[in-house]
Amino acid sequence: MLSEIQREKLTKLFRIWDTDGNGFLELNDWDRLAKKRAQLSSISPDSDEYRSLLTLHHVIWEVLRQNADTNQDDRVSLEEFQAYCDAQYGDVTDVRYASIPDQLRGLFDVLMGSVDRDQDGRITADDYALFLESWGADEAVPGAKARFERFDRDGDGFISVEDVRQLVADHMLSRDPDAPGNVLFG
Ligand SMILES: [Ca+2]
Ligand SMILES: [Ca+2]
Ligand SMILES: [Ca+2]
Repeated sequence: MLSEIQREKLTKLFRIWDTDGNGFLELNDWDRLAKKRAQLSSISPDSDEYRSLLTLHHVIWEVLRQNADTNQDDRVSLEEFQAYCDAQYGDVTDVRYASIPDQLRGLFDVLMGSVDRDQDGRITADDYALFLESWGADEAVPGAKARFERFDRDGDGFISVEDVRQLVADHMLSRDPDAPGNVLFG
């Protein structure tokens, strides 16, 4: 079963994705997330880049809709979301990215692929801050630089995609209140 700490982290993530704060994840939340990201990245709404960004967000939503929307009302409540995550990894104790079940790992791979804007396998503090902002994680933006410095263990100004994966693993799987990835999304 998920620990209390894990549930708190999931609740925070849910509130970020629930862009209109109506207590449910729905298709239009993902439209808004894609749109905001496009605006912040100066991607024109009639470009191919925008269409693929929108598709990416819809893919994530479809995974959630098909697997987490237990009562099939085309929206995912916090309760449904937590039950889904509990079923997916509630009994996983090995805190490594490879231990995240395929379905969720696939989802995060898609998401994280868009963080590394120049696709060189390294993520800067600006990439990270933009990602949070485009996610509407506004409360997480002011502390982004300080958190990034903690994530960037060798202090070279970059974190690798591998490092980000470990942070995601921390966020999902770790029951340790001090795991660095706990604050990945604020
Ligand atoms: Ca919503
Ligand atoms: Ca539902
Ligand atoms: Ca990069």
